[in-house]
Amino acid sequence: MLNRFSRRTFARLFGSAALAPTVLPALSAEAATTPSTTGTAPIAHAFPKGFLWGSATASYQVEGAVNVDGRGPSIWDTFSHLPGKTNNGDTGDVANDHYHLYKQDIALMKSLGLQTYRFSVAWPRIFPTGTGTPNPKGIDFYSRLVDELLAANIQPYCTLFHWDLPQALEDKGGWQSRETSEAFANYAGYISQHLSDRVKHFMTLNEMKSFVDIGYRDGRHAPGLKLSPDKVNQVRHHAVLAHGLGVQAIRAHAKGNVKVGLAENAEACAPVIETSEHIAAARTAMREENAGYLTPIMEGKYTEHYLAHHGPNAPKFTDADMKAIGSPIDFVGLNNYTTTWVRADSGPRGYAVVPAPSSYPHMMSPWLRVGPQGLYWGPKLIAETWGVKEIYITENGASSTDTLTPDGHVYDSDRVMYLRNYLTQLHRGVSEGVPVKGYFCWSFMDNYEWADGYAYRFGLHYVDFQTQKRTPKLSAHFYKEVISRNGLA
Ligand code: IFM
Repeated sequence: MLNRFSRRTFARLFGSAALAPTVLPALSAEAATTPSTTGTAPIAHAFPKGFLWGSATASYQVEGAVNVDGRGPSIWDTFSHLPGKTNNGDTGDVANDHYHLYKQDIALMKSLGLQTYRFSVAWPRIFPTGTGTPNPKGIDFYSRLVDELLAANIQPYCTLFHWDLPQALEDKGGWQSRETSEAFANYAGYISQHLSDRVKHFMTLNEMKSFVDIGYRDGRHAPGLKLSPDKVNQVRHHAVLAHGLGVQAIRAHAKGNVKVGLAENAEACAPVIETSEHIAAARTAMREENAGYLTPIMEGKYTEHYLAHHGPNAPKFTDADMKAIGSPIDFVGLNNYTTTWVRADSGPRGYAVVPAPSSYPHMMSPWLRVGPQGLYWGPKLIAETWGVKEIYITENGASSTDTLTPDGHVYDSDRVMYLRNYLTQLHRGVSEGVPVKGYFCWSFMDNYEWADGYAYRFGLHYVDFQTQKRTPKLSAHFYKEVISRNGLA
């Protein structure tokens, strides 16, 4: 039963007609079923025909089965087992046991109406020590996963690196060594060779900015290093180099046409007030605030300001490196959760980032400050700045406490509000012609939120980590409605 508050919330989301008794059974704890659209609010925000609606997860966050079928250890296995490194000492040892439950999960995706699913391959399942002889059972798992997705009519979007670096490579310097970039290209080529007959969209690396800055500079993520600025910049360089070499290897080994891109949490710079001077500042900021990652990938060079700013600590690179880094890509994947507010400034850069006031609203994760306008300005400025013709929102979502009611429901009205506001901004861009072709909600189900462990829930489905039962939250019902109507009220 919906309580009074929830009933009001539900009415705001779906219109008062949505409170008709026919809709309430839609809040089934078994699977999100589509409420009747009879009498629901008209679709004010219709997306173009063919817009792809999806959801995403990542290998270490959901698979578990870390010692199964020849998988080697990753830096996250090591790091999460070190005392005091993760909330509650949580590890990904079991996670969602998706390695064994993938068929059930795909059935749930189908019932949600997902048209596409973004997963990542665990490098240490394929090459247990990062290079050398591949493990046939590793590729076999992803091959079965892809077949199951296709049988469910869900398009697979495959990410090659979502932070679970083989520990053996870290022992040889990890991303501090350019050998890791070369090993990545070898691995990427292998995956392309084995999956590209069925997978047509590949993303090289997920969120370079996160795994480099948090893992190698701040030490809060694996491998837990706090390197000096010169070394961090070199790690950054090896990450973008891995991307570029990976793009080349994927194309070289592809069977048929594939599209290659990345999934980067580029700063989504937005004018703090939409006047021409602040908009111009946001345009400049878009290049400079992404100068370590997306900008060199799109331009094949570092910006003058980036090199001058870092001076003797700037990365060491060759012309050949930059050529590889700038390898043409087919699409940009933008992971977006927050907005970087920018104002015009009379200083040499011409812009300033507006610091977030302490009262700024955020979701459960303190870093996740609510700023839906990033989904408008982020893709718009990526398209305008670099002439990108195909963009995906490869992640967007919200963390919350999410409690299960005694009768088995999760009324995550906060996440519904969040998604509604962000999708409205996304629609604003798409309707103006910004070439966003699809959207992946993070995440399909609650999972291992890295150093924050299992307490920070991002899923459309609630997961009981004791029983592995998945329960669609209110947000799953909302998202199912968005997908089936290809838009929202
Ligand atoms: O869970 C992460 C994901 O692995 C990368 N992007 C942000 C998500 C939420 O923190």
